[in-house]
Amino acid sequence: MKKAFITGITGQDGSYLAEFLLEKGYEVYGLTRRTSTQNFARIESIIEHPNLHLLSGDLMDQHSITQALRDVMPDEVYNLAAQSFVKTSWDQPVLTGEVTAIGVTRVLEAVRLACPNAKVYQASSSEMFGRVREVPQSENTPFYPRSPYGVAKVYGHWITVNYRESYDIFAVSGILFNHESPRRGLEFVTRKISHAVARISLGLQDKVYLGNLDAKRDWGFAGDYVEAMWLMLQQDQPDDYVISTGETHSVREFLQKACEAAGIADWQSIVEIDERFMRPAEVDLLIGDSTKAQEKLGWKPRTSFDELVRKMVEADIEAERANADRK
Ligand code: NAP
Ligand code: F7E
Repeated sequence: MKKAFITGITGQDGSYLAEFLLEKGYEVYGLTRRTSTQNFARIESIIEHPNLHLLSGDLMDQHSITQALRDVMPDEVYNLAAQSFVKTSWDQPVLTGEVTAIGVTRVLEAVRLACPNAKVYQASSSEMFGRVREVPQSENTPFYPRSPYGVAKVYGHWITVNYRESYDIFAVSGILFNHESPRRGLEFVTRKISHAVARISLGLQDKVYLGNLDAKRDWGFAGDYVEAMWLMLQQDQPDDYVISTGETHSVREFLQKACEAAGIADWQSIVEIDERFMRPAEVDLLIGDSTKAQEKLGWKPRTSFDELVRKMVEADIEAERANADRK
């Protein structure tokens, strides 16, 4: 039975990846950090699974990662933990650098010392392209990050490449464009919209306050994207891949579709623009070219934009109804 070690298992991607790997018959080990209230909502459905094991550790703490890897001796390591909210990276740039950038070195050092034969996946991001040098963006597009988060991810990307080249570690960087789901954190724009629209359709709230409606993203479904992470580690040679849908849509379009899915006729009546949600710097036209992943990994996205929006809105309506019934 293969062993996989996941940092960030309590996050959106970590929870989908853990489910995916358990289904494939893996023994899954997840690193979780100590919090005053337990934060296992996204892994609730698998928490009792006999092949799921949680270990305590933090990307800020080298020893905890090294010790966890020594205890587990995994075949595959997925480094998904990060301070992942771009807006917060301007408020907490040092923490973002510590976790999202240096945290990657800590994981790689731990692998080098404890389990150098393990294959490593690093969660890189389309935010590295920022002020884009070309459209669409591929593995060969130069980086120009536009946020402390993007800068930290560029560091994480290059240190991964460096450990591959310096120590012959099988380390890959997956350059993933935005991917969303009903498990997305409420602060990200897609979930903020699906959640608000669901509540508005049920008469529980009146408005949603948003920033830049013209911002565009290449949005896919997280459940499709975790398969690409796994595929990257099943190859004979380590390499880096862009994972994306190749389509771009604006925040406005997302809102319109979400309103349609919830049966709200006039989307303009429910939205207010709020300066607080504008960013000091925006990225440009992010749209990914995942030809390499399609050709070499045989991966392609399965969920369309419309399906994604519908799935998120329906899940939020169901959850809000269940909440209301409990009260
Ligand atoms: P997420 O939902 O924000 O999850 C982040 C995870 O990291 C959580 O499990 C969190 O733990 C953990 N974490 C944060 N700080 C930590 C620390 N100091 N030590 C240990 N764990 C820590 O993010 P996601 O959307 O699943 O994304 C997964 C990864 O892919 C991230 O690295 C993100 O930057 C990257 N990425 C995401 C996207 C996307 O569109 N989703 C696109 C490209 C790249 P808690 O639950 O305790 O907070
Ligand atoms: O913003 C605009 C905002 O916060 C998307 C992370 O997973 O993907 C994610 O980062 C866009 C931005 O995601 C609001 O200005 C408008 O242009 O949902 P987001 P993100 O910044 O793209 C990348 C690939 C990652 O790697 C990150 O980890 O939406 N926007 N109004 C808003 N955004 C938010 N959050 N809230 C608003 O009210």
